[in-house]
Amino acid sequence: MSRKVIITCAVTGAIHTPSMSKALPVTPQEIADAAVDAAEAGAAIVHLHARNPKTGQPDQSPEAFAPFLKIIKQRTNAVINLTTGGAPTMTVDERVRPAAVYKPEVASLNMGSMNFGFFGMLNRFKKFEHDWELKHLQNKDIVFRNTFQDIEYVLKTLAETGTRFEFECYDTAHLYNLAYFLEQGLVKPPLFIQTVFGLQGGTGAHPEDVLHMKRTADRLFGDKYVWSVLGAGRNQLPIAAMAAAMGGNIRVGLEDSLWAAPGRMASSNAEQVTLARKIVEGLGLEIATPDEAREMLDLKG
Ligand code: KMH
Ligand code: ZN
Repeated sequence: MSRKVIITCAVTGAIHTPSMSKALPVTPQEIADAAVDAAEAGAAIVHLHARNPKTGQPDQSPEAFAPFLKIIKQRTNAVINLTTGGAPTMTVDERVRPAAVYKPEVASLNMGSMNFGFFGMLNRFKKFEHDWELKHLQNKDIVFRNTFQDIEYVLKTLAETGTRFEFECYDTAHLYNLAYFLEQGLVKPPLFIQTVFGLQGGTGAHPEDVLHMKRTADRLFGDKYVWSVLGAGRNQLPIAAMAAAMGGNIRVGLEDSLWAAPGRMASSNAEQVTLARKIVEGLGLEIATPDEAREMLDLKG
């Protein structure tokens, strides 16, 4: 039997803005449809943020998540993964609330603080429909704050919910932070580690970066982890291909990249899932169903 590869689709996020791409889902119906289409294209997990339906601004209030969660649960068997990252400008207390209310099978957990740069996007996209978009992109002093205390706060807030985590690691230091929490007994294997490449402020997207991250994770966690990768922007599919060939799982979606190919914007989240699926199947591997992903990650179901 061939190895199963989990595809996660992160459908909207909090970084890209509506003026950058008509394909970016913003309203609850658009977010729900994008998640359902991604699941039908082969995503086992959908990673979700909410937005204000009129302006597209990230909205971390639990009420903003309710309408699309209901539709996605009715129409798919996909694993629901809610963000606790929210947007880099939000407090950790605000960020954890949707996961605390809805107790999803998976929630993201960002494993360290970092600078967060949007400058590449500012050069590429020049026209913005809403005032908040330019301000958001021009903010040169964003620190995405995830201190030890913040991480512990998310872990403790969600401890009784049965929610497990997508540990987002943007550099090898974040793997060491995760090792510390494992040692403290605050997180339990199998650890679903989402290594992130090519974000301004995090590690790069060179094959050497991928190798170094993987080797470090292997040394720290051995067989106690499930490896997944996310390449930002143009790095999305090259990083996916590299990792799939090396035993990893893949995250795609318009949260992480608006592109389908060099110079061609993606028409939908499902298009990116289809491209990732082609890579997986082209390597002679199979995509994991949501239930297979539940088993691989020991989710509550
Ligand atoms: N935008 C991704 C690079 C989160 O939601 O916790 C990181 C992310 C953060 O997915
Ligand atoms: Zn996210």
